[in-house]
Amino acid sequence: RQMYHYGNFSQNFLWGVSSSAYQIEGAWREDGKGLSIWDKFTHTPGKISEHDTGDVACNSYNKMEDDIAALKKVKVSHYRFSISWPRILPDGTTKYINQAGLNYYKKLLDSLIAANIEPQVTLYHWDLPQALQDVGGWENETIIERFKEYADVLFENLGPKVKLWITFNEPFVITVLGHVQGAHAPGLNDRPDTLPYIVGHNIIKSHAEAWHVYNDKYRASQGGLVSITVNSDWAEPRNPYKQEDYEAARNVFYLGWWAHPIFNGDYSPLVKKSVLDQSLAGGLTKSRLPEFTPEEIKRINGTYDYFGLNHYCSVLAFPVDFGTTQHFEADSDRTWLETGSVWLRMTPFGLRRLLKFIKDEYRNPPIIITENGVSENGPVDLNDVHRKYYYEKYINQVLKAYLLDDVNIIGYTAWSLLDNLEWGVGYTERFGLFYVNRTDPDLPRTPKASVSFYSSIISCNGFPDPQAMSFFKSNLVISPQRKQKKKQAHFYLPHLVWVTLRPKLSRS
Ligand code: GBH
Repeated sequence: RQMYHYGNFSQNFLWGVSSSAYQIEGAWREDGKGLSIWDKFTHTPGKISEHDTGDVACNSYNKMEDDIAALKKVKVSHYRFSISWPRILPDGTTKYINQAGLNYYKKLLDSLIAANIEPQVTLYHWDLPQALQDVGGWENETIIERFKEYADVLFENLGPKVKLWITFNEPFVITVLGHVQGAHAPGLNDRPDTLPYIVGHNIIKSHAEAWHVYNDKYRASQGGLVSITVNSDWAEPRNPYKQEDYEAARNVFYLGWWAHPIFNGDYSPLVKKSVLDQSLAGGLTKSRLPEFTPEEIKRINGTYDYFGLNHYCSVLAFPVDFGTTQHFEADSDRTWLETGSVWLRMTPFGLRRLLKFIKDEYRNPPIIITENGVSENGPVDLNDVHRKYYYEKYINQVLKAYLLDDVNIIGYTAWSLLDNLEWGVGYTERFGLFYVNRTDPDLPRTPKASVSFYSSIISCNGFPDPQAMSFFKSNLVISPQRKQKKKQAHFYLPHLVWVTLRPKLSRS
């Protein structure tokens, strides 16, 4: 658990950073963009810390060059960003396609490709057009058709420039924070017994339809990959020698709700049993979890080209007696000890365990970690030692999963490029590799210390063994200038290995 492991990732490993539209773009009413549920939510008094909004955010809509320069500084091979649905389809439907919105993303894609950075594009990172929410949002099953049409517009117009797609970012968060707790837009919390399952059902079907559109109409000519990103903490039994704690850990609803229908077929038996048992305990005659028909199970099963995973921390699980309560929280044994910062604790060991779990549970899919990162709040300190520590330890555990557990891990993405709007807590929690000075109207981006640190891990494609490196170095002829440069460089590993180890992404 504590040991450091030396070695490298695969030759063409993807190294990236991630962002999302509402958190960075700003320009909330520019160039014909429609309103999203997050525009409405942040403008509702009392919803967001300090009354923050995404009206301006990091102004990435108007500061594309700065973002590209930041990406180049990190030397990533790919950049994950999301598309604002109402920027493309202001009322959510294809009745009117906003060309200015498409042009913005086309320009972003061209700039990335010119910088030799592979785009990874998320279709939905939570900013639903408000017009669709007005007719029921994810609760109304006509959303499946709307999402499919939206996906079709993106594949057709942007697909020639994109090889990696993600349909949904974190269906769990959309469902639970948006429709159980009400902490996220659209802020619903009045039906925690049934609403999450209806919403979840429609999201899974929407994902599957978008995947099929790509598969049927675009895959042959565009040759990209389409998948979904699920978030999962690692649930560790509080006492690993207690059967009840072990079972409570297995019964946390992170993956079985989403990944099981898509990777294995149908909701997992554990999810079905938990919701059924709790429904019956409450005197209902059947489960509150909707059922897929056999045709639907077939249509959804296998709609993935890789496994997208967001991971931040582990939690301790133990059983809690909820009696007969009819509430999402009572269906999933999701209670754990908390320490330090509100929800995020540094638990690198859990990532390796989670990756191995995914390998075993979902038959060894290729995995891309699409988010992983850590925040700070309070006074600004550009020497973010805690973030360097986090990335070093977590990425080293990813390496162990790859080399020791044979997990098919093909990419890693840090969250996030910039300090941005951290949803309900506004700008108070900062996850960025780059600090954004919000008191300066120009919103300048300044690298934190973790930028060169992460960049050196990328350059080395992992953690080369220093012993092997000294052998390597003594057998290399180094020019005097090169030596000079090496001395100045502030990397924890010699920068010159970069030349041989840096994976090259080929675009075909
Ligand atoms: C990601 O979600 C998001 O994709 C990204 O947009 C966001 O900025 C980033 O994380 C950092 O938060 O308050 O106890 O109910 C991460 C998954 C799940 C983490 C919900 C926070 C809240 C727990 N999130 N969780 S609680």
